[in-house]
Amino acid sequence: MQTEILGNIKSVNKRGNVLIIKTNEAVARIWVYDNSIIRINVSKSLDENDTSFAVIQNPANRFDYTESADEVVLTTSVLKLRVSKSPLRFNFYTAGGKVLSEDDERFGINWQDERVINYRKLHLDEKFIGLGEKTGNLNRRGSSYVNWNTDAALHGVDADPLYKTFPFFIGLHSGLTYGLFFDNTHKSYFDFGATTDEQMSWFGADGGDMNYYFFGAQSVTKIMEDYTWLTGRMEMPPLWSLGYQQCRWSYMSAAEVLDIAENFRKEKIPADVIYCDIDYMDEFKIFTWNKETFPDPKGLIDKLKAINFRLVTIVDPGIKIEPGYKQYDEGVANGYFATYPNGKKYVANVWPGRCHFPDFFREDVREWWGASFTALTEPCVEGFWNDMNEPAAWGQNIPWMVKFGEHYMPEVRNAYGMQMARATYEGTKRLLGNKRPFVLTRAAYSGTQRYSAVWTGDNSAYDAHMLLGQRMVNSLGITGMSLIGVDIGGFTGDPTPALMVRWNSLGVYTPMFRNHAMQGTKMREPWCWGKENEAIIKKDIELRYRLLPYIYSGFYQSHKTGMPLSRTLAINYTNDENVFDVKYQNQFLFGDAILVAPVESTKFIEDVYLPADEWYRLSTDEKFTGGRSIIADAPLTDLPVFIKAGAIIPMQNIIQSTNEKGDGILEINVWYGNEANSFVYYEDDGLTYDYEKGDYYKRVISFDPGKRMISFSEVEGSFVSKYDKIKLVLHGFTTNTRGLKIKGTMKVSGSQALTFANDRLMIKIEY
Ligand code: MIG
Repeated sequence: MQTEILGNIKSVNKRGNVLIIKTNEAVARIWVYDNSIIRINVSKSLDENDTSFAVIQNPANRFDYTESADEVVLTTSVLKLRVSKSPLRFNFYTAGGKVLSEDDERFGINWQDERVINYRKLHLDEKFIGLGEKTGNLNRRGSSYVNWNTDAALHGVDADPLYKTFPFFIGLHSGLTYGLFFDNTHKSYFDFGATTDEQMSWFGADGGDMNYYFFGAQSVTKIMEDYTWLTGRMEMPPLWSLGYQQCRWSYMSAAEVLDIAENFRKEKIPADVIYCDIDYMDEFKIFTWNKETFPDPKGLIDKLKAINFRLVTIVDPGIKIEPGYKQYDEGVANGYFATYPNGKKYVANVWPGRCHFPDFFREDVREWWGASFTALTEPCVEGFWNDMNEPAAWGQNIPWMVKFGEHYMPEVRNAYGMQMARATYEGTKRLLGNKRPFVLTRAAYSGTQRYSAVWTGDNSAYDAHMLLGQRMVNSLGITGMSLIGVDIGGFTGDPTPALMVRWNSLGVYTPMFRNHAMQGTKMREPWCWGKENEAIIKKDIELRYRLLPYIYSGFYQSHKTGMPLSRTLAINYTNDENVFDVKYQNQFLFGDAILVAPVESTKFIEDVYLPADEWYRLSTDEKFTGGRSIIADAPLTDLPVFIKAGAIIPMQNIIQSTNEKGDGILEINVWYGNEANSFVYYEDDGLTYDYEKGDYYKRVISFDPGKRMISFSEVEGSFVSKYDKIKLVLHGFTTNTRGLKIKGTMKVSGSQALTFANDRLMIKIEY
């Protein structure tokens, strides 16, 4: 094996917006993307047209640098990059000169044959968060990981790699923060001080360039905003996808699908979505329906629509080898499938038997794939579930000789699922006209948030998996994903009734709330657990629907700033050591103001850490001072959920699906706090892209304890709210003598609720 360590700088040249540094071994290029984002690319085989699947921004045009005998120094208002000349090393500082992250002096960046690695100095107190869907602790210090998208069926709670690749992490030390995105789709490796006797952290890949973006903003929030600026943010999701979703592998016939949906209505359990897993197809042929069991898809969907259900259907990438099957014939005729270098098509076995695999890296293939969805969109399917796109084949190991376009499989494997999701999204968006498609994918790479929701794959029906699932949701949030699901109840195995109830109660606070189970497991629907448990499950699902106005506004934040709905406490309480304690590491904020503590199904009290703020238990309004842990009651009927003092949470009455208007009252709940607070309330039609043209309803709701006032700013946007009235509900406000006034006319005494018209002009209420 040949090892190459970067030698000394031979030349430094600025060409346009890039600084080019040459050594004998490699060429380094540096770009400034923004004051807080610097990109480094070090390459042995310079490719001027390097492209990225993840990045959607271009570098800035200008930057300043100085050069001396020993170093090149690049500065922005936020960051200072010092590039030492002998040998070439990259060291990052705050503009004020504090160390953020430095190369390990001895090794820096080097190659072992094609494998490229960057060794970086490890700080004694350094913590790491991120990397998306990974097992292990919130603080990844002492752990190492591999990115190699894998169909991790039956995986345990320590498995690695899993389905997705998000090579982005945030480092925390000395009260400082930085982020690093290693944009390389080869098999990649991250070691956070796991194997170096605490001397170094390192990351690298089996091939490609050392190509990374360094983020220097001094808060986790701003780094996440920068990362999602660079890699994109989600569109507004269809509102119906935020309701309760019922799935199973598989409901075997149209009659069964309808029966399940009707039972939700009969039991008065709210729900919006039902799924068809692989058995709706004719011999697992993608874009077909089984003529016997699903004879009339349009008829089925019409009946579902009539009871306010939407249908989501699954698609896999593998196209069955069968002359006469449309997608097979078209794919062969146009050369759309992955091949060996000699041009022969790659063949592997998946559900349909022997299959070919579309080359989603090509635009013409993506267009063809997208257009094939007419088989699903004509009968009015609006949700498209992309599975097996790591890609999976029985036996897992796809030969490395297989080519996707120009690339050998190992170079781009980690982006295959993302490109399939992209093809699905772009195609169905075109087919649905102005309607938002819902796309869900299992495999993903950085940037997937632009196209699709994700779920965490095949988990299992035991407590540790429920907790891990939450940690993965929280971690995926750091890496730009917000609409995330886990299989509620556990995919593999049968949950105990207690676990089912508990997991469902956590599902209320899971961005995508989907119950799903594996073939051969017991039925999993809410009514399968006895009347008493059904009542609890129903009550929790009702709570989800009550919270939808808050949840939808939360997704508006994801859309605008990249802030996810489920947030590890490390985002808002970065410098509080307790949030990294393994005891508390699964806790999270759901939106701005709801703190959720997951609890195993076998425990009925829980040690909960409340960060420094004041908190109210949601179920009782009991008040707690934070900055300490408490022992919270945690019966199966009441997951420990706390509301931050000063919180403003919009809710609605219980509806059976997001298609229902309900009673037309938007309930604004305010919990008393000593500090002023505000909330951006957002609403639109939940269905189309009209919001992009200004057809939305947005206003800032503010609470000011100093002025004893709650106010609603004038509405921005042309959308007419579906709520005719606003009902103000106050929690924890002590008795007051002034009464409630609206625009100086209406007075209500005490902490009584106040209802008034949803006026578009400014509304002020004194208490
Ligand atoms: O080989 O479509 O993760 O959610 O139910 C298994 C059947 C294929 C794996 C997915 C799972 C889905 C199942 N699929």
